[in-house]
Amino acid sequence: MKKTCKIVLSIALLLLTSNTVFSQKVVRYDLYIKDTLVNFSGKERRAIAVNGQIPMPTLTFTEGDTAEIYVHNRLKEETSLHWHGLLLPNKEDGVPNLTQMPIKPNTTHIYRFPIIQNGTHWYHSHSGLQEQIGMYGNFVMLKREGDKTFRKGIDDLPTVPIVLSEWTDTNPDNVHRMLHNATDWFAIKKGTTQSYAEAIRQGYFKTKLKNEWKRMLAMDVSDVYYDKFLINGKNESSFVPPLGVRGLGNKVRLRISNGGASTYFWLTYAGGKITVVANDGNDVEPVEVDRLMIAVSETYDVVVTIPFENTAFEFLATSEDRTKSTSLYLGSGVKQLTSPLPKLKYFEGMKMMNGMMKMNGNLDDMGMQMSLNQMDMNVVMYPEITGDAKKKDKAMKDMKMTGNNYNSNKLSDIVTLNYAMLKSPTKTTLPTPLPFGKGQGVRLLRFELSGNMNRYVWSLDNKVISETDKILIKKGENIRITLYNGSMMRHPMHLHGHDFRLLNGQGEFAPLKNIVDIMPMETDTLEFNANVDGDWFFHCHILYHMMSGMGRVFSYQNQAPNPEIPNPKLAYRRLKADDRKFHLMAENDFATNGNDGMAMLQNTRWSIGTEWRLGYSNMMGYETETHFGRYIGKMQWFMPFVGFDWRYRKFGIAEQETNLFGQSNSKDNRSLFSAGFNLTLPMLVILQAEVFHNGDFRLQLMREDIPISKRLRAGFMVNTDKEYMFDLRYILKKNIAIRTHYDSDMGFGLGLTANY
Ligand SMILES: [Cu+2]
Repeated sequence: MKKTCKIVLSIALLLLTSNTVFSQKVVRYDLYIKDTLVNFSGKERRAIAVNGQIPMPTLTFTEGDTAEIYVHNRLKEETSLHWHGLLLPNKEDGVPNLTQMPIKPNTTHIYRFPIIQNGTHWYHSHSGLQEQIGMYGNFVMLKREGDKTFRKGIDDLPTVPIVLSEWTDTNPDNVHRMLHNATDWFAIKKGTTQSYAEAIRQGYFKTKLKNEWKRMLAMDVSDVYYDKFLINGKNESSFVPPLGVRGLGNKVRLRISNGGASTYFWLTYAGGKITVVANDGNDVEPVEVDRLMIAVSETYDVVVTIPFENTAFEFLATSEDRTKSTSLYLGSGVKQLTSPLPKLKYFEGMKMMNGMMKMNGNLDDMGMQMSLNQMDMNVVMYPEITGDAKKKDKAMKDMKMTGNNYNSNKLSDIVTLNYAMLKSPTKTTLPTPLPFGKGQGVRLLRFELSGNMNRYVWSLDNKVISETDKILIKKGENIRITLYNGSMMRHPMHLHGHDFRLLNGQGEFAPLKNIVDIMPMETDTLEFNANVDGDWFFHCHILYHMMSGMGRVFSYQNQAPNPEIPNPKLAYRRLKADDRKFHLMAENDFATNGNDGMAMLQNTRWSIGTEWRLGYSNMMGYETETHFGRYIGKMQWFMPFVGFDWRYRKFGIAEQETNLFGQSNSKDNRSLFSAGFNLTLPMLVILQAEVFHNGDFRLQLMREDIPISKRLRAGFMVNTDKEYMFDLRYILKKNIAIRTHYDSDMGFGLGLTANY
């Protein structure tokens, strides 16, 4: 895959079929999916290549063709391919355990469907986390000759297919596990820890306090640290336009897909304005902007001007968190760069989040009706727009005062694309619902995008896929969906098999899309005509959110059985298994005074965990506490549990102390069942209340991971058995820390902590 970016692998077969009067072109591709080793950042890692390359080859068709795609699975695991944004029969949609069974190792699966649309789309694996390690590619469908919608000066330009993506040296299963364990390792790598020391240095101590008072962790615009960002599989690449079109004033069309698993990209260009001509594969009226954000899994077609001979303009894609970027140079010769985006002002973002977050964990929109990315709340973090503090305060005040229809573009001269600016060149109104009368057959649905960062739970209406049934819809009816984002992160919501109209104020010319990115507190409405039978996935396209269960399935009533799913019940059970997975977390401190650790298995709601302490020498003894509980509520601040305590300490027994309630204190010799709860209090302090089966009570307060500085964490514990502990931990590496602590029973200790 090293230098084979432009391999063309199409084997096109022209067939005359006997049962139609028209000649029908069948375009066949053979895709060989294999394990490979890559080295994007100095470390050799496993990836998946298709036909030897990453990204997967660009597949090109013309509207009217029939696609025949042979997928040869040469992996040791199951796979699938989903044709993103395509209108096709349900059984060809490529969602394992929903529209087909997974493609088994060493088998070939054939996807065959008519191409009934045109535009820039893409395709990717829908199995596990394979998309993160190479399984994404462009899927381009050209307009047929004589198409009435053909646009001179746009559709006849030379085009450059572009797939954006990201690379992490961490195995994606481990990334997913670490996200569920609320790791701050990614923040350390990104330089976005927002510790107390950093807060004090930058004058935001009160902001940090208030943030923790409201039970929030450090804020960020993205979850995962990536080692590299890629355009067409490279961090830097170039495109030299064909001879005839070189020279300033000529234009090229970039067909851009965001194949990143979880990264939004800012797109900027050194050669002037960017003209947006299509979005999610559908034409829009050309609109000139200085920059745009492409959400995860969106596609944009843009037209840009190419440079003089001997010059190359930089097309820059910067991750939303602005940690890194990737460039494509258009032209050859002296590189003309575009200015890099300045670092985000994270504490300003934290301050904004503080303002939005109510004590109960719900967001407070302060009466603003936000939608369509028009008012980007993150603008307070953009130095290029809200520069100095004064201007930023004015911007915030303006936002609050004008409320409705506020537009971030009014804050500066920089024009940023938002959804309200997208207009279809043709009417997109839905047909009158078929089996119904006028004004009937419109189905209204509403979902709140929900979730919480601390436990990395992402859901709709606080329910994950496995906790819900398929949503039945009727063929012929129009479905109108209102989405409100009540979570603290943005989500690109994707509908399979249909284009929807995004109601954006353009009336009959509302743009057709299959992804809508919704920022926190925004409300958006979309609608589509239910016109193709099947079970269609509707989900957040951030890979780790989807795998956590953020989605639903729309299922057409009375549809014929899907021949690809021989056992629907089994398939559905497997589909649900994805978000039910348990994630392991473990830690052990090898210290001078003993051994101190814990192991925990957790999923969306359930938690089973054990803590242990083994004392050495004169503190000889052991204790273990095991709790099995269930997290309750959207914010999951409350966890009732049952448990078992088992401890023995030789030297303590004689003392016969009492606890703070005057009851017998069995802290040195106990073998008891218990019931109780954990409650997360302001400042992220956990109150644990427990009653043992002999009637003794115990209350305990604890806090872990107080971010003192970038790598220094503090913690404490104190309880009514008159036990206490405090510790300091310096994080050396992803899995290693130096720790010092003082424990009322075990004394002072210094050690190395290993965590998984
Ligand atoms: Cu999401």
